[in-house]
Amino acid sequence: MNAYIERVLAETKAKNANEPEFLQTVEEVLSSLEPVINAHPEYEKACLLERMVEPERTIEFRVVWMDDNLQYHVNRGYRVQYNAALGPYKGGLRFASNVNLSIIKFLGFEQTFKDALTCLPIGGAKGGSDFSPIGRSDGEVMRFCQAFMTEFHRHIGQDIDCPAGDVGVGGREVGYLYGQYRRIVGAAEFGAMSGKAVCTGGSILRPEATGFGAVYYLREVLKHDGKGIEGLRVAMSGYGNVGWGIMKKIDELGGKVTYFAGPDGYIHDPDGVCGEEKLNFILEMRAKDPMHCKPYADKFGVEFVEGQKCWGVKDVDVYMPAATQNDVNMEWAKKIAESGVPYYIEVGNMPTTNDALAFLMEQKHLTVAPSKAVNACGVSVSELEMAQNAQRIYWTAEEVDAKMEAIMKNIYDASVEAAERYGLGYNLVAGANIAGFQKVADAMMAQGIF
Ligand code: 2IT
Repeated sequence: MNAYIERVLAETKAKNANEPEFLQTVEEVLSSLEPVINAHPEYEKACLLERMVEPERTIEFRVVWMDDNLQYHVNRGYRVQYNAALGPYKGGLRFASNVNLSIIKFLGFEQTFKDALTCLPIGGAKGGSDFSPIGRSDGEVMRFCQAFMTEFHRHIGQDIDCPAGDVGVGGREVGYLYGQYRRIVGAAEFGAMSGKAVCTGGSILRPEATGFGAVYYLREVLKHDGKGIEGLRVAMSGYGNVGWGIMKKIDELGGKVTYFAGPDGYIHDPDGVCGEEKLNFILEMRAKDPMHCKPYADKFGVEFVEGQKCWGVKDVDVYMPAATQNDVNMEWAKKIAESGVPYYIEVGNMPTTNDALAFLMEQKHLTVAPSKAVNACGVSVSELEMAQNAQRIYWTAEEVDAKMEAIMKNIYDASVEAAERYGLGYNLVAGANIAGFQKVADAMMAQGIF
């Protein structure tokens, strides 16, 4: 390993010992940058890596709100404004009970490289709260969002930081957050948040963008091997916004999602999650109770395997982990490798532990694609939303979809090219890290020390 990278990794570990998720992503990204760092000795002189791993700004704030029984609750809000060398900070807000600084920092670090990979003018950030909307009434969610934005509004703006959704923050939450922002600043400053409903300045196709984009990326991977989506069978985890978008697009393009896993176990539907009835049922099931997917099996008379993940099933062509971080550890990675399934396409943020990812990448029969490239279409359409807001126009679904396809193809091509340039062969994981890093590095070097 390059001595400069080793030193920065050791210093980062010493400084952030209580942040395991953050250290995991820093290690994953930095260890794949070796050939670039070797080729650019000037980066060490400019302390470039030390600057990249340290967020430009970390904001923590108190959020006090009242539940339906008039009880007060105190939660913690976060925004880690990681890097704005390429444009305004951009990245989602996550509302979930396990949110802490380590998780928000790992997401913000990943977001910086992901946003750079899109080649759009956006920097990286992430935020959220340890508040979970699950089991809360609509009124409680609204009051929480308003309380969150009452503090948060002073840190964002269309040219400063444009947050959006992530786990636990969907269209409803963005609506309440943006509404409160608009009331406080007294202006229809649309570009201060993305993921808005189309009726309040949102972009058409934003809810579908991450899932659709993942399938567009997968299509490029398959094309590389002379294959297509027609007849393809997919096993995935997660059936949130992103998972649902994947199911819909795979169905449209003639493939089938035959396995999907939720927190309670996995579903095996040999006919695939296809057609309006099944896709709509998934939406209803999730809205009623996001923790259980068994009702799908009861409704459509298919198999449900309780308490298990579907990694390792053999009768599919692609695995797509689209749930939460560290879904696939070494134990599951071994089952994935043994199955002989040829594609492992990460979708959720950091779904694989570092040892499992390294192990999967060593498997000669397996093509591995990284989430920071595969799921980048969500934030890309968020940026298209900012662009439409700046021009006070709406693009049509066809216009947005065409841009989505072009952006995802470009991300795939740039990743392939970056890995080849540094003699790493067909390595989509290192290629994405290098291509994203290079964009941020060029902008930081051009802007001088700050
Ligand atoms: O992980 C992600 O890229 C997101 N949650 C979306 C961020 C955004 O600004 O749309």
